[in-house]
Amino acid sequence: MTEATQRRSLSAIDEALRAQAIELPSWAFGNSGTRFKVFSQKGIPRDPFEKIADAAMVHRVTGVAPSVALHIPWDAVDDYGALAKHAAEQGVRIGVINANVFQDDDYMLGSVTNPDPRVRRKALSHLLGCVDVMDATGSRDLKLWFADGTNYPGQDDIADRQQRLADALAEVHARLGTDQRILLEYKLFEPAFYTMDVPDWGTAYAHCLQLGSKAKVVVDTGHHAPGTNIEFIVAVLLRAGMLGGFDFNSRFYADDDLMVGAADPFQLFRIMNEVVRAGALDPASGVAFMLDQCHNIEPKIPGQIRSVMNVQEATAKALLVDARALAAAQESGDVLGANAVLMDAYNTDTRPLLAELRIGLGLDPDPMAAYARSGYGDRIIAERVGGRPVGWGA
Ligand code: RM4
Ligand code: MN
Repeated sequence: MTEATQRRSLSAIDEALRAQAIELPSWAFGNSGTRFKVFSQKGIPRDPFEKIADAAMVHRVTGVAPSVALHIPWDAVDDYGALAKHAAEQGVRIGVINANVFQDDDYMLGSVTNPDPRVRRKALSHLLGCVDVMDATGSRDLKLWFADGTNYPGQDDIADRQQRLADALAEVHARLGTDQRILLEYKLFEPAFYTMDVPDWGTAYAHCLQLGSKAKVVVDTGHHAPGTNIEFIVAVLLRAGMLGGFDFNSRFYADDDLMVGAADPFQLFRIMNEVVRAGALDPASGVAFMLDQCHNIEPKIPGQIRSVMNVQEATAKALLVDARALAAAQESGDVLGANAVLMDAYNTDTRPLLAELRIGLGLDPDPMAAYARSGYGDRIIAERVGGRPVGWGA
């Protein structure tokens, strides 16, 4: 253990890590791929119930992934109460509801910003229906990501589209229950290439401000230009009380949706450092820590387990930052000293600490090995024959 460990009490670190909750995306368990090919794997869930079972398996071996996000209509079922009950029986719960208004032919020119009022109404009614789902599942958050945008200058009026977006968001906001929230997600480009209607945190922030207290910004780590300082955005949003949560994943080039912490563990540490510094690790802060990933070539469940562990390792390193030494170095203008405090924490191997934490939770210290030994992977391959594996279907 480094000196930094001795500064913040180990029990405080342990407590913070135990309280951390990382939400899994239902879609991570389905077949996925690129626009060139979706590769199918064996043992893939055939319905939302089986996706939840897989997510619950991740929670059983990690102990910190107690909820699973749904995507509607991908996860549409007749009886959401039954789905919530199934989740509870598996030891997890249903988390954020994501609205899919991007996979219908009607949405070619946009959903809520479409120039055609009929299409706008259709999209809005889907969003309102997602709030009904939240009522049935007990979910707090509605995550809105819009594929809306334009490909060519002049294709549509930028300001008009902003107004259509604001109008739709206002209707959804008005429909929310007292404790429900909109999490508005931005994305730089793709599928639209000239303008996205919510391209950046500034646009998302402006819309959320106008909506009121039940709207917050969600930062998907893959949705920025290369070189963007994401921790700066996080710090600004936290300071303003406007950070609703994260969609974690990692990227080398565009929206790669790779395992969080795989491409740039240092960036993940820097982000978590801002979170810890702001006290936003505390579940009461309302910041949701979600994974938004696709495992195109690796097995899904181990991919999710590894991702959860990567978030935990970065969080543990952030908790190891000696805040007092850092503040002292900053105040005295000690540039190298301040940087060294951060690097000391980052360079600490937090795996032994996390292994101990898991033992304390009654878990195997090595979740990957525990999963491999569980036989679950073989079982789902044997059991899930017939039916249609879920996936992007591209
Ligand atoms: C989008 C965005 C959303 C996710 C979809 C599947 O790029 O990240 O959060 O729901 O992908
Ligand atoms: Mn996302």
